[in-house]
Amino acid sequence: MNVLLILVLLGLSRTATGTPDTCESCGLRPMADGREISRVARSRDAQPGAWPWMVSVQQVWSTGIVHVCGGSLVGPRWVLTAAHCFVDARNVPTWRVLAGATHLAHDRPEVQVRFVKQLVLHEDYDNVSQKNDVALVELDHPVRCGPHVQRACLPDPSLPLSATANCYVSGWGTTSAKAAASPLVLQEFQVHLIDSHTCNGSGWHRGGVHPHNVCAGYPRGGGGDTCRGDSGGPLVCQDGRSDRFWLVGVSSWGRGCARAHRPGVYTSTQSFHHWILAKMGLDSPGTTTRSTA
Ligand code: 4AZ
Repeated sequence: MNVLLILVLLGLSRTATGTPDTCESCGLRPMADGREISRVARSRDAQPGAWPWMVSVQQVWSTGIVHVCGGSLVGPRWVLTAAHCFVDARNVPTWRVLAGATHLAHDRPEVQVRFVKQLVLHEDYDNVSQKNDVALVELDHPVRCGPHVQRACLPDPSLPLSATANCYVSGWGTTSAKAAASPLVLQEFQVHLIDSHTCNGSGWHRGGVHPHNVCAGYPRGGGGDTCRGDSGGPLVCQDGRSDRFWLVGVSSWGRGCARAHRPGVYTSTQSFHHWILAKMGLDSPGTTTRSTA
């Protein structure tokens, strides 16, 4: 193939997924197009680029770098995560974000490291009840979107969750409550949305679930669930009519991991849609991420 033809083909593939550098499109998985996603409940290693909005939120110490929480790219310079990730440590220069990674210890060309310009914790975050467990991290420089790095789509409150299909969670958290170490390879698993009334009932989370939470997992336990280190990471659901993924939840809390009647509890991104856009400076009238998705 001659060089000109390659350049033309590259140009065409760029327009198909939007302009990569500006992160125009959202919720797409260019590396996974046409590939079956795991339907199994148990977690498994994700393929490179499988969840391109997934980031590792890390802290840099003199003794090394530690993965603290997951997060999701919602714009070229914004990561959505959980407020409780920063409760004991708001020292901004110690934090960094890894985008485009699958294996945390592999230094690959698609991996982009950014430092933190600003941490924006929800003003009404309550560290006892875990109400309003949401935070935005502003990066020092925007990420470059491409096959391994994409932003997730933020649904506005009008998206009916019943119109979404398969939901997935990804993260570098431990694969069980007893596991001593976290996996280095990103894990993925499918979950089911669980009605809040059921999730909050006696024998379940007994009133601990707030109106701004979403529950997801397996009622009988045993299936995929978030665990230590998954906090802040994405719960995404596929649009029933397109291949796009909506960022429906931010991993917040649970009781143990994968226990019966104790599904993972997530902060609903729909409930905080306005807060998120306002903090990113995108709250001008008519700007909804859903309509521009
Ligand atoms: C955590 O520590 C964590 N299964 C998140 C969610 C759950 C447990 C632990 C719920 O990041």
